[in-house]
Amino acid sequence: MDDKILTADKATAELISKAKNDGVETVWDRQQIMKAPCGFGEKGLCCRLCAMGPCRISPTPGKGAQKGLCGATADVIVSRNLARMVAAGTSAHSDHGRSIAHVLHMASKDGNYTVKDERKLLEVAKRLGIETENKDMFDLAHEVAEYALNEYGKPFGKLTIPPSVPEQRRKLWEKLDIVPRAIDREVVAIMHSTHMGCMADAESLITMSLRTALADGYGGSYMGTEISDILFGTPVARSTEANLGVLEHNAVNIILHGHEPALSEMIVLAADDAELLKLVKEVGAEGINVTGMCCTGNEVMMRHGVKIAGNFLQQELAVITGAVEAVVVDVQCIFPALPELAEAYHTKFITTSPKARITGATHIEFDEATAYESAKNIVREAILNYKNRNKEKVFIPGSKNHATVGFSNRTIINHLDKVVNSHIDPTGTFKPLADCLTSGVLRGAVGVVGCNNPKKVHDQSMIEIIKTMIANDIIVVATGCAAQAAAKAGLLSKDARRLAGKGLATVCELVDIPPVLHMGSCVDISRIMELVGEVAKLLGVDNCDLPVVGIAPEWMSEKAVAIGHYVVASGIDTWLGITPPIMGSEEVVDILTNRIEEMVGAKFFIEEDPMKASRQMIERIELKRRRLDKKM
Ligand code: NFS
Ligand code: SF4
Repeated sequence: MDDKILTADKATAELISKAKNDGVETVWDRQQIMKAPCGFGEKGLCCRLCAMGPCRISPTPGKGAQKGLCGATADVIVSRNLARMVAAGTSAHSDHGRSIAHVLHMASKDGNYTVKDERKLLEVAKRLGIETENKDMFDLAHEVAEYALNEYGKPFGKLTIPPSVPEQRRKLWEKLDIVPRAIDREVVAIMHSTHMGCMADAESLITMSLRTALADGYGGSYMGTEISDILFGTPVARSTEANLGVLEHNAVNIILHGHEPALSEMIVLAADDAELLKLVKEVGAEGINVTGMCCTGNEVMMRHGVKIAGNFLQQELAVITGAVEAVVVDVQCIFPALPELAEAYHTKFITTSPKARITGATHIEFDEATAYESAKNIVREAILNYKNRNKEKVFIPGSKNHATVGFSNRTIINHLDKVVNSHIDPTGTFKPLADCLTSGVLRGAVGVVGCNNPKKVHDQSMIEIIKTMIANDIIVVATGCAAQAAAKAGLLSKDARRLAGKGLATVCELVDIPPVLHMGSCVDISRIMELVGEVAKLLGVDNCDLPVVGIAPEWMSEKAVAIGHYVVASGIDTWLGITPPIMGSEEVVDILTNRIEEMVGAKFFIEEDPMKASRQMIERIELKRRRLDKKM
């Protein structure tokens, strides 16, 4: 590991060396001990779905075992494993959406949770066909919550598809029979069909995966975003900072890590509590510095401007600064390594969710019914821990960058209207954006999303790709840990316009936006789907006709696999910068990177080299432009 470059981020590199000096291990050390990943698993060829196995198929066709004991071929095993990844990813996003719906169900005027965005509540109620006239706001909120919760398990009918999906797309899904039924049902359907001795046909398994993934993209994730906006407000543009340099020497540093805003919103509130601020003085600190990590960080960054301490691969490094009083987590993307690491410093590692208990953690269960009190208890623990900080062990890197964040679709439309149309009536739509796309001032748009993965130099692919896109007049929208990589690299600041091509730079200037728009957490990819659908509708075309693509350059999680499937099913070509575990089946590779296009008008591209991927994306965008020109 000594000479290998592990990260494109200076703060990260500095803390990797500190880890070495401190004698603590990080993900990169464990990666070295692990050596190469298992060759069978890497290709998707290992099956342990029943106790006759585990079976593994030889990666060399024609040599060694070509079938499992039951006769399952490589195609069957690979597609079953992939479908299970989609089911797991869908369940993670959707269970998050369900939790938020439960919180909305308990919203009340004087309670812990209230309705911050009444306009959004009315919009969502309308789209769900719920009568809004003369209704008490909270009664309506509860009705919306019930409707949402019902989408998980309704016994008959199909998922309510949002109106942002173009009519042609909806019809296509109907024709292909991939309109999801209830959200939970689709996950169960995959778990059933991938049980030993059930579905054994790659194409059918992939079709099922598309349906399940759509239940994520237009069900669980979509509602997760919408209901969070209702409860906590639809994001507006605001300034913030990103990277480990946002930690402070004289403040109680709290890292919020995980996903569901129900917890992080309350911690942000509790950090302003008068009683707790008094306690802060008593322990000799100057204040409470709440910062975020991963997607819950994105949620509070978008809505409150809470600073971002870092993305996925920086979670251990935050502890290694020695300056963090508490890492507070809820669910997803949390390293089980954290409790042991925290022991080596003074940091308290606090789990809060019954869905994610971790051995060695301090568990303070977060109860939504008494949310504020629970949050106060958690913050109090952090404050009381300040006295244990060992100043000699502290190193806070100097790196941080300025970022403008908060680009919900409503905010994008407001920006477009305020500036582009200041002399005429505001359109209240994405029309100015659609015009920029058709005229060619903007060549296209790309969504850069997803995680970090130590298989790649941390943040490097994301940054290279984003820079190449904006230099070529392709506007970037970003979510998740990719958006945080962009923030740290200064690409979310308005100054980043200087890196943009002439067309994009002009648009940014006029509309007063950075060339890379932070649209939120990973469930907020629903915002991107809505944006694409609305632009397609304005032009009277389908999503797949637009010069728009998506990429997850450094993905690692099953959630990313689910996202990739619903994005492709939505008609948007998707690049994967990490090779998924499918290479053991020529059939599966052929379907996903080729034949699927005949079905849904889009496909997967697998390309680990960021420059090659960038070139392919630009080519594809230009091809779509030529086709669109002919259509219009
Ligand atoms: Ni997305 Fe969030 Fe980051 Fe990847 Fe994890 S935080 S939901 S999964 S690692 S982008
Ligand atoms: Fe082996 Fe078939 Fe059992 Fe999988 S389901 S472990 S391939 S026997």
